[in-house]
Amino acid sequence: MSEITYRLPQKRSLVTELPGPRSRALAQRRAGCVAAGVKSAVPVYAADADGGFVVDLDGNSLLDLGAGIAVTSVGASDPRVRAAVAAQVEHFTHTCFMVTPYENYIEVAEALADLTPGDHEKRSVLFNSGAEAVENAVKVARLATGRDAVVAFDNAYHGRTNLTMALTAKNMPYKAHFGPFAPEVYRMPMSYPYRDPDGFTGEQAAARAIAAIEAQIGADQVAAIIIEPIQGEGGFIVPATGFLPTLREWARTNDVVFIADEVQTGFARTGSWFACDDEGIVPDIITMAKGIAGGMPLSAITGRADLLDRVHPGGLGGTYGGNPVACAAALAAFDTMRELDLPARARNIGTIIESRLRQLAERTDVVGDIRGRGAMMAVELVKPGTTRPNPELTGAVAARALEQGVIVLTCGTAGNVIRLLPPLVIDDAALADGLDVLCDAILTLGSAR
Ligand code: PLZ
Repeated sequence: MSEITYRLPQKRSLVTELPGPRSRALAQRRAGCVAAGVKSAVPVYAADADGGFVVDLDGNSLLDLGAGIAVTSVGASDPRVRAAVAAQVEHFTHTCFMVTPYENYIEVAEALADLTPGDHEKRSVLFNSGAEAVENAVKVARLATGRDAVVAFDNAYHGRTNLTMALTAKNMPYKAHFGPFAPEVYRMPMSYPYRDPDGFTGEQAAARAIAAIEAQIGADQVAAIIIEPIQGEGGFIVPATGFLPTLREWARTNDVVFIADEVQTGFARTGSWFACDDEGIVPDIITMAKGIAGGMPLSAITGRADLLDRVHPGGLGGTYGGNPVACAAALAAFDTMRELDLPARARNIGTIIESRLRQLAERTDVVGDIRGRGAMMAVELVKPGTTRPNPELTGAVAARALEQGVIVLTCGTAGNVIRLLPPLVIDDAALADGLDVLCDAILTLGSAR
């Protein structure tokens, strides 16, 4: 395992108030030209980023515990990714794989066959966004099964396009007033250990979902089950052990395509290459994006050859899907993940975060639950001494952390979860510093009620 080298200092430093004058000026320009519907979590504008830090236009250096929503796992300017992108750009930026194909698309597909769970014969298709991957996984499942119904779960997030909005569980801000939504999407109860009855097992939670599927849809009508092995936007919900394997087995028995949406969990984030690996789940199709290409827009589906190859030639594609610059970045990002053993690094980050959060939980009654896996950890905040969600405190904590130069993201259907998704190349001292800031904010604001 080689050492991580950084281009920028890995230290918080605030030289102006936040946002500083240059960011404020840009915010004003933005208001006159960018639609109000696009919201940013942080009011500063990026000028540079590397490792675990983002430097803004005013020269403030912010610790980034969000990695652009789990994208820059190898850091925002990984040397291998930078070199690979620069080299590809010297030759061509686009030909369209559907017109004049090129080699690095094939190399990415070979790498995905190798990295994704299962050693069966696989095929891949490359796209641009997570939502597009999800849409295409469902297209393949419907064509291959000749069935219509798609099962999604409570608290799910799968995207913002019409079909993926239908699959997504949360009304605000993702769905409200954007309907009508795609039909034949059914929502089933998820396993949510913190909120399920005490002692409710993963197998019982799966039986609850399966009974509802059979009663409401009928197994022989279901084309696919789509599930995030650890739910992301919905609150970093880790289902009870046994939930995923039971569902997966039911899908196999009933010829239902099991789609694992690993857009947020994939590529070393949870301490394995994919979160499915942790319970030995082999999905029929896996959707991937985010961490796949070191920040370049790329997504993919990889699945059983016998399913994917059912689709007629020309049935899958898109102008930009598998762009050669993005493919070059992906191959470089995979090298970095292997070279720096980022799955191991993610497990290590998880241990550091969890022990710090457990210490915090002993000193306050607003921490309802601490959960996650690897470098995908979260704390669910509640009203003091209860299990009632506390979104006000959650927002205040994220704002307080930001004032001190630490970017943390929130999530959860009730908006009461602080999630930590640091770049996997984050420096240990910087991570410890960020956790101190976060825990102080929870302690101080939590006791003020
Ligand atoms: N599937 C599991 O997490 C994207 C969304 C941020 P796209 N999550 C971040 C926002 O507010 O838009 C996501 C995901 C899972 C699918 C998607 C969709 O991926 O690349 O944003 O389309």
